[in-house]
Amino acid sequence: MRFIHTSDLHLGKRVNEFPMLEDQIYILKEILRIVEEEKAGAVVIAGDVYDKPVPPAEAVQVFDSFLTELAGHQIPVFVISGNHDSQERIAFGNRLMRGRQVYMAPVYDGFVEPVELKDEYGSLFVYMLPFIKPAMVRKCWPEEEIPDFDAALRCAVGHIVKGDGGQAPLDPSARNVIVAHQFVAGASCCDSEELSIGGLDSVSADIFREFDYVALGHLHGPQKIGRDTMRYSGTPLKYSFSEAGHRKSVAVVDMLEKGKVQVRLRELTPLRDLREIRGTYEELTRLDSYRGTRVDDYLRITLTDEEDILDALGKLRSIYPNIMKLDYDNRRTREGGRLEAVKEERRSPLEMLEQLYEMQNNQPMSPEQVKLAEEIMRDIW
Ligand SMILES: [Mn+2]
Repeated sequence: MRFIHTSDLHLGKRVNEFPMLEDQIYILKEILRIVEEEKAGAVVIAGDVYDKPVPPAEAVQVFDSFLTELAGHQIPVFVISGNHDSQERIAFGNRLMRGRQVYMAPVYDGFVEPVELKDEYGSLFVYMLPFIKPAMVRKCWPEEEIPDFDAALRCAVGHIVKGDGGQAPLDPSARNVIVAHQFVAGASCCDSEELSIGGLDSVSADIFREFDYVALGHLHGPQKIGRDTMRYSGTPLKYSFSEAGHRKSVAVVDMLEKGKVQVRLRELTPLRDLREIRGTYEELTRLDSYRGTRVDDYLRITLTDEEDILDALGKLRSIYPNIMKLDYDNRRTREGGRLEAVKEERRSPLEMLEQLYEMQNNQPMSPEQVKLAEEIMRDIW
């Protein structure tokens, strides 16, 4: 059984106020192309389908089309809810859709019934555990001590492994896959995730040791945790500048006989990349510096000019239409313009302006600037 593991689609997300839907539609097509090329037997989406618990209507339409396309290939699709999703909304219609092999994780009720798939090596059990918090697990297992996320996961996964309340125990001789959306300790993070400060929400990797493959979502950088078969697929798109250096991908997982799992990554090429460039205004606007480059990528531009450029954003956008962020790296920004409370003194408005300017820019006003300021003040008076 070969399946494609992805997660954190965050459909409907806006990045620095730019809607990403067009890019998301494009990347879902790319994923579909990979599913076809790899002749995948299943697709796993490990949470954060949407960016918001109540997603925009267009985002729902995009996901509806994606699911319909996948179902059209007659392959099972496994979807769990992440911390950005509403469990209930993701679970909507799950019992109806099972008939078409679209498995949307039901709301967590203490049990996780596996879906059994069959291939030439026998049975493969897929357990779908939606994103859970300690309070949700406490409600289902009130007699257990659950102080934190680690205990909550231990409890939830423990009940899967042992089997409880009519649920069959996990068969350690069978092949078992779990899909989950949690922060496993030891993983590395980036800016577009929403994690608790200090790692309060982290859980230890050993909780998942009984599973042959652990398909994780939540962290946006593709990475394995300890073993090759416990991994975050990462987002299909870069959702923050801290991810500018990521290479986004989906995992292609081959479940062979028990104990034998092979994992490969297929890189994803976006419609528009998200990257950072820096230089002086003059350098960045010189034709030969941008000719032949992807000027419509989402950019963070850092200008290194000492003097602020008037309407730099407007002017640069005529070359680079999708600038998301513009900042300066110069003496002023580096030294952080220390502003100190100044004792009340008798000073002229011009002197005060000169002092303010110097504090903000770490350099005195030029004679021309002083002259200009004088003229403006005279006009105002
Ligand atoms: Mn996420």
